[in-house]
Amino acid sequence: MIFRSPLPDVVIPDVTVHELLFGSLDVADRDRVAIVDGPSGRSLTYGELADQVLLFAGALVARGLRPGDVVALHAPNCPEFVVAFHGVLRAGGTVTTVNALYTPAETATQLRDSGAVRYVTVTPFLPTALAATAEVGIPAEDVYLLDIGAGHDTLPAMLAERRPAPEVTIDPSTHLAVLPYSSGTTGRAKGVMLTHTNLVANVCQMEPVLPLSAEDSVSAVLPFFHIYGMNVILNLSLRARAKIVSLPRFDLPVFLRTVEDQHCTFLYVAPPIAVALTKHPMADEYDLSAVRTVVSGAAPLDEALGEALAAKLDCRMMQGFGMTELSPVSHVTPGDGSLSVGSIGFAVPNVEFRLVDPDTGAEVEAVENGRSATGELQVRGPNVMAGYLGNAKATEETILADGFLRTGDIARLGPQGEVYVVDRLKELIKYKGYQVPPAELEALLLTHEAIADAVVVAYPDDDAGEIPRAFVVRRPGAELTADEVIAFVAERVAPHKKVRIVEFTDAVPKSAAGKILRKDLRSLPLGGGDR
Ligand code: 4UV
Repeated sequence: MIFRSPLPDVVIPDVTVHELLFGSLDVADRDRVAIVDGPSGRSLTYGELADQVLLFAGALVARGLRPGDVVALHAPNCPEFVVAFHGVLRAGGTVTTVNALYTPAETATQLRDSGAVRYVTVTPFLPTALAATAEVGIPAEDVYLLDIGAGHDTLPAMLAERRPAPEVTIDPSTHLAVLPYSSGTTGRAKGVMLTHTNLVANVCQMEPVLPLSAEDSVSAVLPFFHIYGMNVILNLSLRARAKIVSLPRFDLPVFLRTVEDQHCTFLYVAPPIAVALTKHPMADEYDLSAVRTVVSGAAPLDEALGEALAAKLDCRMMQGFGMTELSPVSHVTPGDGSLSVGSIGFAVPNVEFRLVDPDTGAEVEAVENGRSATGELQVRGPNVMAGYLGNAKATEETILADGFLRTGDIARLGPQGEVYVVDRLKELIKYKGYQVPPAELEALLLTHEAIADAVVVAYPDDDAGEIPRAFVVRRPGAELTADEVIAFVAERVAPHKKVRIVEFTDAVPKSAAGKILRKDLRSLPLGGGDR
C-alpha cells in the first residue's frame, strides 16, 4: 500500500534555486540580515548577499566557467560560503561540497569522481586543497579563496571586479545544482545528482511543515556541506528571509553563547547536540529562552531525550528524516505534541512512501493493534535524486522502475500512520549523523600488508550514536595490534571515519554466495570477535 502526506500537495515552481530564493527580493527584505558569522559577528544583509552572489557569478564566468562545470566548495560554515555556493549556481555551475575535515586523499577521490574543474576554499584548508587539486590536475590558478590570502584569486578581489552576472538559460528539471556525496545503501560514496528542481521542490515541500518566518533567528552549526545544512538550514531559511547564524564548527560553549547572543529561535541539531543541550551542565549557564523550535535529524532521536529537551527549553521539538538522495527531507513530525518525538512523523507534501518486506517484497498494508509490520522505507516524489553520477548500476538498484527510492532503512507505522525508523538494512554507519561508508574503510584496511581480510560494522555508542568497529583477519604470521590498526586508519581518513574498536578474528563470516554477514557481526557483544 502506498501512503501519502496528510497535507495537500504544494505547487513546485519550474525555476532555478536562484530564482526561488532571490527572484523576488523586495526592498524590505534587502535590509534584513541574511547571515551572521557567530564568532566574529560579520554579517550580510539579503541585499548584500544577493548582490555578491551576482558578482561572484560574474567573476566565475569571466574566468571561463561554463554551465554544467563542477566547482568544489570546501569551507566551514560562514557568510562567504553562501556567496560562493549561490554564485556558482547562478553561473550555471554545479557545486560539489567537500567535507571540511577531509584528508587530501579523500578530497582528491571526490574531485576525480565529480570531474570538478574549480576549487573554492579558505586559507586554513589550502594545504589540503593544493595537494588534492595537484593530484587531479586542477591548476593552482583555478583555486579561489573566500578569505584574504596570497597567491590565489580571492572572493573580495573577485567581487571588486564588479563583473555583471551573465544570462544563463538552464532547464531546472535536468540541470544539476549540486553533487553531494553519499554511499547510499551500499559501497563507497557516490555523487548524488540533485537538480535545481530537486532542491526547489524540497524547499517548497518543507515550507508547510517547518514554519519559519523573517522573524526567526536560525542556528546553523550543522555543516552546509551536508545536505541537511545545505537545503534545510541554509536554503529554507533564505527562502523565509530568516536570519541565519553560522558557526564554523560545533564547540559547545561557543554554540551556547551564540544561541544566547543572537537570540536563536530555531535550532537544527543532530542527536549528539540534543544530548549536550539536555544533559551537559554548561547548557544551564546560558539563556536559551528565545528558542522556540528544535529540529533533530540525521540519526535516530531517542524519545525520552527529545521530551526532556522540549521540557527543558519549553519549546517545540520535532524530528525529521532525511537522506542526501531525497534532497533531503521526506518525513517530519508535526511538532504540535500530537505524536511521539521518537517518530519521524508524516510524509512531507508531494511525497508518497511504502514499507516493503526486504525478504518477500510484500508491502505493509495495515496498522493492527497500534503498529504495522516493518519494512524498508521507500520514497517517491519530486525530491528524489536524478541518480548517482556515472553509476547506472547503483542508480538502478536504488531507484526502482516505478520511481520509488530505496532508503535502506527499516521502519514501521504507528496508530496514526506515523512512521518509526527501527533499524537499518544498509551497510552505512552514522557517527554523530555523519556518514561512514564501511566499504571505504574495508578497502583501506586491505591495503595494510598485515591484513588479510576485514569488515567494518556499526557499534552502538551513547555519545556518537554509532561508532565504526572493525573485525580484522591478520595475514598468517603477521603481528598487528588493535592500536596499530586504529592508528593506520586514523592517519588516512577524516576524524568521523576513524575505526574506534578493532577485534581480530580468524575469518569474516560470509554467506555461501560470499556476502559478508554484517548483521551477525553487528549483534556480537564486544570481544565477540577476539581470539
Ligand atoms: O544521506 P544522509 O547523510 O542524510 C541525512 C539527512 C538528514 C536530515 C536532513 C534534514 C532534516 O531536516 C532532517 O531532519 C534530517 O542524514 O543519511 C541518510 C540516512 O541517515 C539516517 C537514515 O539511515 C538515512 O537513510 N537518518 C536520517 N535521519 C534519521 C535517520 C532519523 N530521523 N532517524 C533515523 N535515521
